Amino acid sequence: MARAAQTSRMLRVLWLFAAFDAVLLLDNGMLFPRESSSRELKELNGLWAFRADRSPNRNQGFEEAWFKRRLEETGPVIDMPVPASYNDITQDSTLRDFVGWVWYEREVVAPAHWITDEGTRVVLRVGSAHYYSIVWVNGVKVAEHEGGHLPFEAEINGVLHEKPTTPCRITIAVNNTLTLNTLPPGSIQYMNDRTMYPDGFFVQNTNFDFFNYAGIHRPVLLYTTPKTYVDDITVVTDFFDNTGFVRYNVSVQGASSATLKVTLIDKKGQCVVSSNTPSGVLKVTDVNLWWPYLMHENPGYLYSMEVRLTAVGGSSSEDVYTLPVGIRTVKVTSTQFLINNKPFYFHGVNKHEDSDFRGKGLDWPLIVKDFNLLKWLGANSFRTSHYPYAEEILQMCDRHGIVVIDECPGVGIKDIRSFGNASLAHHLTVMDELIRRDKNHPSVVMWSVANEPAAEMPPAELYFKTLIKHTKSLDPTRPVTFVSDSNYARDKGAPFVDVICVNSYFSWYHDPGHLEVISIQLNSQFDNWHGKYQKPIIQSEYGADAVPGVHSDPPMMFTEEYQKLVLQIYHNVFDQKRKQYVVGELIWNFADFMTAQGITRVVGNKKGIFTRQRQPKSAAFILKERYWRLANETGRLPLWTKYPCSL
Ligand code: BDP
Repeated sequence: MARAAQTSRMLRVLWLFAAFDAVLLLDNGMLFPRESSSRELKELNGLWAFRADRSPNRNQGFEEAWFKRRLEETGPVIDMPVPASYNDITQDSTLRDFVGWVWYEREVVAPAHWITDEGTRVVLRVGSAHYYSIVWVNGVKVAEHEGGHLPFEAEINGVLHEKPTTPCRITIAVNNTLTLNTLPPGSIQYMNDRTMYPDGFFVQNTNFDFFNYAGIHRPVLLYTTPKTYVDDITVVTDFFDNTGFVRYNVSVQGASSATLKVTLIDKKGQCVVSSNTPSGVLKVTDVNLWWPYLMHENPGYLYSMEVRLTAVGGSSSEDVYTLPVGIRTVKVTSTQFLINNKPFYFHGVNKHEDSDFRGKGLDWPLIVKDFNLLKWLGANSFRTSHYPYAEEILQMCDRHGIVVIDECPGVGIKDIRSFGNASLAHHLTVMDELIRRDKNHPSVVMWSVANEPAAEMPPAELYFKTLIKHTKSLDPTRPVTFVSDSNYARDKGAPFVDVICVNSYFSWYHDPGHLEVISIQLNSQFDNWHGKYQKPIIQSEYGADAVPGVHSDPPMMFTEEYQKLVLQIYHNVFDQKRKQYVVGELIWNFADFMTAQGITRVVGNKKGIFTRQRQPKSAAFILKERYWRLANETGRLPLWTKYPCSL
């Protein structure tokens, strides 16, 4: 018996080592900027000068090199808050619907010692800007980045003014144009019939159902590190009985040799275990595992992994970086999703980064409100539909035990030309960047590579096979999915995923108004998918629009009663199938959200169970009751949350 246990423990450690052979293909790390005894941080949030390039070819800014002088010297500028989408800030509909380059600028005075101290590295970091960005500091280009939802940064020591009192001018040009090879894809269509459209008229077409908000969406900041610094950390965790294992790897830049001390500290501030090698396995006795919300009395337990690096040689500089670490495992069988070897049932939501005025801009009051609503609802999980969310949101998930399906921006891939080599190459890069950023979050339990692509098209099979294989090679420790619509027969990607995620809108987009078809169609959906693939299934979207305050009995589409009934009928089927292989249900959507204008949308998508202002519709109470009941059945409620907080 003892020997068996020992062998099993050794196998686990070996597995942890094997998992680490996967190497990210990007050159450098993208650790979240944190202050420490060796690192300073200066946020550049607030008001920036802003100018949209309204020239017919949107190229005036480059032709006149607007980055070379103050933006206000190039023409009229307006105040623009950062972070925020620019679309809903003014009363100008042409700015709301603008397509092309917009220019942001602000000046900053860096602390003198950042410039005079030879040993300090100064980095400019943009949390995200949608979609394509070019960054200049004092007129010199320092960064260029494609992709609207992931961070990028540049070391800027070389372009800072030597005189510390001279402000440093940061110019960021951002373009929201989507093409067949961007993620998400889109296309520009010129309307050349002058009897119908004015000169130069064009539209941006997309195949996704949310407003293409643009601008600088997440914090911009300057931070420092010593010249020899911790560039990246990767952790993979496991446990056996009461012992946790944290396999870590620290990569260092700026010196060929350095000494390192890695210390794992518990919540009480006690050192649990330490090591002085750049990679290894830390053994944690009497481990506190990371558990999801409502599955344990102490969810979201995080250790702190302090990495202390000292450059060897002349300089005595030290770099300190502290990473939160949650110890947990994720596994999938043909019928179950296991967290820490216990069956986990996703009772959660799909979200959007979306709110009044800010669009997709990061907003702390909104984030905290949303987490309070998730907890009120008894939700234990969400999917980052349909793009990576801010790191600040994932950190909240880590701390509160909210489980995340982390989705890349592969949404609306419907045109066959978006399955070509250029699109695939970019999609692979986005997965590299996403996993580099999010690999250490215990809350992230699965990667989603796409939402409802045209998976029936001939090139889809090879495209998704390559994409999913690549994702698994980057991170062998987490399952991978892509989200399908309900038509299993035409799906070419499902054979490669670990968990089937299915969206369906019975009695809405099909058989509108016929609630009586839901049960039979949903049962068939589950039987078909599981029969064909023998994999666990998550109902990754279902729902109905409800315009708040609109009522009817008998229920009719778009009323609160209809939305409630759709949910209840789906729930009856889930209750049958969750005894077999259905491992989760995620409502579409947490809150109403903005979309492009169109005849099926009434100032946005109204499938939220909360309004866009985060007030509950009737359906929210149905879901709340259900989720707390599910939590009582499937989890272990924390003592302090035995009862829904509204009681
Ligand atoms: C699903 C899409 C989602 C839409 C939803 C809807 O995945 O992005 O918003 O339909 O139409 O198919 O409400």
